[in-house]
Amino acid sequence: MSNTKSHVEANFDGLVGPTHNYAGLSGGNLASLNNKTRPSKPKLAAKEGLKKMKSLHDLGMTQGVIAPLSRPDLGKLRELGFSGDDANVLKKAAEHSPALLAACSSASSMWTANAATVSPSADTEDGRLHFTPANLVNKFHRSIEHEQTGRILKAMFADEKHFAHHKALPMSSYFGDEGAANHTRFCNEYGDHGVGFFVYGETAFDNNAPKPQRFPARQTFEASSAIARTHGLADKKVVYAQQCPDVIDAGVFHNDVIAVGNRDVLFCHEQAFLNKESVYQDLNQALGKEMKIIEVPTASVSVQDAVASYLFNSQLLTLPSGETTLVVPRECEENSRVNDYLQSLITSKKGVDKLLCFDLKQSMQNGGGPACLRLRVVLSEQERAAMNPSVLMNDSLFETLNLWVDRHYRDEIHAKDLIDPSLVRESQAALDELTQILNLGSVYDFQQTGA
Ligand code: SUG
Repeated sequence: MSNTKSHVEANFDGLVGPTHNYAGLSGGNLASLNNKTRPSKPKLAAKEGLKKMKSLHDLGMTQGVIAPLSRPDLGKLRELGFSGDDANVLKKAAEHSPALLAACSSASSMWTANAATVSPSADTEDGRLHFTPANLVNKFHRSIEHEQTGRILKAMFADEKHFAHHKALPMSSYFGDEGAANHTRFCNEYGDHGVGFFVYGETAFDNNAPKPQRFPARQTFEASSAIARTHGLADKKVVYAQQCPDVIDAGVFHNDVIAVGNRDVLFCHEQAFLNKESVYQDLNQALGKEMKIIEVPTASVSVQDAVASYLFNSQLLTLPSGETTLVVPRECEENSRVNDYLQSLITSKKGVDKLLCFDLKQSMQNGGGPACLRLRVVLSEQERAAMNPSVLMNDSLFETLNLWVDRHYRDEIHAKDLIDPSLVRESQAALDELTQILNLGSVYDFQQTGA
């Protein structure tokens, strides 16, 4: 039995891919809709992300990198009937539907909170760490991520003795699954048997249950409960909660836009959950002690301010120094109501000791804040020793990746650039080199079939 205090929570951030662009693909995600056709800055986007990873590494956190998916997805475009060489496929797809070409070119895999749901070995029946890549069926551009994501996760966590990899859930809206964006784990020490907290937007098989009216619920109860079963979580250590349908309709397209948790702390908006009192009670009972719930009142921060500033898409971290730190995007400082609230949160000593602020504007403009960019994986010492060490951030990897970005990424991408076959060649050359840097093997289709 390993010492439960020696487990760490590692954060694996998605590296922004070379085709990062703004295409307005995500109905219900207001930032994505509002920034459609804005020129993007892939090089800057990748560097903003790397800076956050390096800063958290420097503070003593275990920080890793998840490689981007290969885009454009030429295989998917060919499957959809566009034929010929790469240039022809791109041209025909653009003529038929620029939106489809943009969907197959999206760098959306950067938001690794949506890559998978992860259950630490301390919580699972077979004592292994479980991963299920999210099917992301609600948006076409994201529904084509799970296969490659699964391959990359396997290349990072290969040892079957420690790591169990599941297939994505059935590709149906009844099982809409958006991964860790709607899943939080509570515990005392990271190595203790923790509580899996699954938040969903609707119950798909119940037509009479409350549902949002304007925007889609991207996570279903059916998906969340299937994952709790396949990961082998104990019933008494699982809590389900439904998001308030009204807040989904106000732009809260994932739970991580209105709540974040870590250890025994839940930081959330007062309008986050339906029947919140019973949700809080269920959490206390499952954890076996009183949770520290920091509930932000609407009178201090409205749902609109929460969506615009991404206050709750912060990372709530316990630093090795023991300090609880909230990692917020710059937009929180720029919103005076949110900034006032945050200052009072620190002075009130309610459970957050420090704030750290990052500029992540390139990601934020597509609806991705600090917490969207990371997938949390609790690791024991043995699991840490068994995983692929080349994906872990350190001074030298930081420098290597920055130079790699400088060599391969464009400064700017406009919608018309997605038709350019040299963007395909540049992206493939970049990712081919990246697989060597991160020691991933041949995880991309173009490395296996040339397609
Ligand atoms: O799925 N945006 C992503 C943002 C995901 C944020 N993740 C979390 N909250 N965990 C999405 O809506 C926009 C792509 C575009 O419009 O170009 C996009 O996919």
